[in-house]
Amino acid sequence: MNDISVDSLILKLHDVNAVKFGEYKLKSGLLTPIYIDLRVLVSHPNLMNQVSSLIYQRVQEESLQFDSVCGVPYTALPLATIICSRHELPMLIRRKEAKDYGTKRLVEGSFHVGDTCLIIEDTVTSGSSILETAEVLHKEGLKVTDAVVLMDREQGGAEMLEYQKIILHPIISMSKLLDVLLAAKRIDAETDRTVRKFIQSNNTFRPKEENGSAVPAAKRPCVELRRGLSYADRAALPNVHPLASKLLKIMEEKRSNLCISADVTSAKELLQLAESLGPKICMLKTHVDILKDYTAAFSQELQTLAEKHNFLIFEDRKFADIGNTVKHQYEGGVFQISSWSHLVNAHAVPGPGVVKGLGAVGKPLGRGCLLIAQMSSQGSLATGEYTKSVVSIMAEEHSDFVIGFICGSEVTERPEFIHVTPGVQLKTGGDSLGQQYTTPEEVIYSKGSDIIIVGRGVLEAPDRLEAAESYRKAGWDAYIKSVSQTSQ
Ligand code: S5P
Repeated sequence: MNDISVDSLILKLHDVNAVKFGEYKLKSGLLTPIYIDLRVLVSHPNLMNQVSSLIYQRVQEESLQFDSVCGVPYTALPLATIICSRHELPMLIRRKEAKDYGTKRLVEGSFHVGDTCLIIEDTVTSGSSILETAEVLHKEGLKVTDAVVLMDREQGGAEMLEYQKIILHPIISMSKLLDVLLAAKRIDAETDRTVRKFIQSNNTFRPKEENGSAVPAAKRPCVELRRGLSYADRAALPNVHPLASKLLKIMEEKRSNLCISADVTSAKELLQLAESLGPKICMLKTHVDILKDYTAAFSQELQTLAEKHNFLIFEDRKFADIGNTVKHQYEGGVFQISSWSHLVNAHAVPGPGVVKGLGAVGKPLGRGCLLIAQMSSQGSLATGEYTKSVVSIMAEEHSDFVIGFICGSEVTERPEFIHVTPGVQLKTGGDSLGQQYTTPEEVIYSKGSDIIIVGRGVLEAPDRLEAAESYRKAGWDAYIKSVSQTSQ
């Protein structure tokens, strides 16, 4: 890239007040000694053209490969428009009105699933706005590998995006900007020092949270679509929750995506089930409130069996209250669920508070939660927009605790989330109270789920062990068929 044109651009940006020095308050309340506001660009057509040319030049120098271009709304939108119009490149528009997705498309323009989209942005600080756009594109099945940005404030955005598998190509870096302005005597040495110090001490990139827990969704990679990945591949993803990783490893190791729903009413019978079926399963699901003889000793024994046979315990408690109440229900009472159950589930009806309340108890213990995105029962209201919101508002925002969903089919392509499906029997049909059954093949292969939950299909069989083996095999065969087809 031509250094002279970048230098002249920096001076012009300073001329039009797109770069200001002083004391400015950021949204976060933080005071910054430098303020960059490229929104003024639209008032200067010559600058718009110069910036667009430099961005396109960069695209060519790097030989970036893509099928379409998307400018991060709003400042980069006209830049992307100029570039696309001038060079006849297909453009996509990402809508910012995310909450409106019931009525409007999130991405306007034509594209195919699997296409690569190049992102253009005006300024990068933490990388979060590029990431937000990338995630919307990703949800539509598009890939994002590169982003070109006019101004990189060098506060961790490039590292964050790299961590998310997006390469950032900046035209102007903060250090370059300061070099040029200092050399042109637009700023003095003191201002230069103050700004550099501020930038250095305000780096936004932290790959691990201080308490060592998983990185939240907003900071997670936009990775490959889950369908092509094996359980083992997904267990090894850098962004996967440790408990989800453990479960995926168990599944691969034991060649089992079977979760038995141990819906029996005696503690002794439940422990017998865990002992005999333990080797066949990746997870054992309980409803301890239907046991007539629950004791703390029972939960101790269950944990011992879970360790012996290497499966996770999932208490199907279906929490559905305000955060403060679920906190008590999860931690205390007769059952003290958080002390022995690796996983619990929750309805999303109360809103994020339910996940926050459960997370306050579960996160320090390394526990995880499945959100109920869909239900197997006839006439369930958990459909359509509700299901979408469970994924986008409740799960993705709390992925340091939510590791997946109870659902009937694939609800997200993000491979770090585990799909767990109840209402499974080898024969389709239902019961007299609205339960509906689908086969393991249909659930895993056709609907793209990961784990089958089987209750009465095994519990009411004349030989429970034999039945469990049939379900294990059916679920596993469907998984093998699914990965072998998608990876071809
Ligand atoms: O939508 C759902 C969610 C769950 S967790 N439908 C369900 O059936 N379940 C649970 O899965 C239900 O509470 C029961 O424990 C199990 C299904 O049992 P089955 O005997 O019908 O296989």
